[in-house]
Amino acid sequence: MPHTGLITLEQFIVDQQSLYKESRGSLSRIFRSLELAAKVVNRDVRKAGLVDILGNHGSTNTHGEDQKKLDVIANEVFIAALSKSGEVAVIISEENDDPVFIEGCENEKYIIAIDPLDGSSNIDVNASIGTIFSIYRRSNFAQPPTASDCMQKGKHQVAAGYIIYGSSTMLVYTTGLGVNGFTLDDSIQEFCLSHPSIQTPKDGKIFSVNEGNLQDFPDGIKRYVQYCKEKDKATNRPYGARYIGSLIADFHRNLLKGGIFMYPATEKMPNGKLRLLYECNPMAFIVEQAGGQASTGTGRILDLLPTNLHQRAPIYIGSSNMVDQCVQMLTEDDSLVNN
Ligand code: AHM
Ligand code: MG
Repeated sequence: MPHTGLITLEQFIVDQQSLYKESRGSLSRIFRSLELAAKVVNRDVRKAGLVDILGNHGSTNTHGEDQKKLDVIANEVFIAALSKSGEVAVIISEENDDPVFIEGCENEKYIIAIDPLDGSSNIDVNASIGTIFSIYRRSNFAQPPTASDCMQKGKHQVAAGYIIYGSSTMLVYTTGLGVNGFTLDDSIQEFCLSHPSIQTPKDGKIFSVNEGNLQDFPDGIKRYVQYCKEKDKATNRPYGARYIGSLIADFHRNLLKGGIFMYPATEKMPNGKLRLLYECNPMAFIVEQAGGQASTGTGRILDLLPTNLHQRAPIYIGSSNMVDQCVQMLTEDDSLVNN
């Protein structure tokens, strides 16, 4: 870990917010709530094997998936902490069908979209999982909030980030002034700046995709996966294949080392699997701020206008030259390629 002196997340955010003339400290208060919730969830994740919080909760979420006990706990903790911040009018969560409107905060400015515990199929096998968050400003906060307040393009995010509960716990975020990473020092229970000004390499050597679904991928993506595996010294191929099946863990590794993560559209899932508001958009904001790219295959993720709170989008995200190559192969005319 590079030595950067002891700068806590709280101090860093206060310093960054003072760069904005208009700042009233609202975002700092939201981050304080996110940080508190992250510490509580981290504590529960760390003792997941010791107490009876592993396994299914016995209910299903909005996508018909089993909810794990930890998913439910994390959802409750983040919603409770954010509600208490007094700055958030509405929360969209992967675990709730409808937006959660916060009582007494009808005229507050902020909207949060959150995946409280992403990669939850990995909980029982002790692999990294995480929390993803995205923050928007409401356009008209004189009126009580509605679901349509939340239908904003990703490029309007005010801030986005994730917490990875891995071999250490880290919080990585952006407010549009670059990307910074903070590692939780267990002994003092503070997130401390450990990865300042993260930049992702333009060219990487890792490709991450669920290759088990290859037969269902668009032809261009089949070609790109094949391209990743071909030998070519000039472009450092073959690339290494790395796929945990936990978006944050796969994304975080690629962000630091360089690489591409893909979750393509398939016939069965014409919009891919990952959710736009609380999975694709926050990651796209972070990767762009770190010098990378995120595409749906036909356009920039951050330009997609949501029409549904839980809508999905195909995603190709990571090192910018790799994303360019992938999108180029995806959109190449099949008839030309086959001739
Ligand atoms: P979840 O939100 O239900 O945990 O699902 C999202 C997860 C991502 O973390 C991961 O990238 C993806 O699902 C893996 O999907 P698959 O198992 O189809 O490869
Ligand atoms: Mg998820």
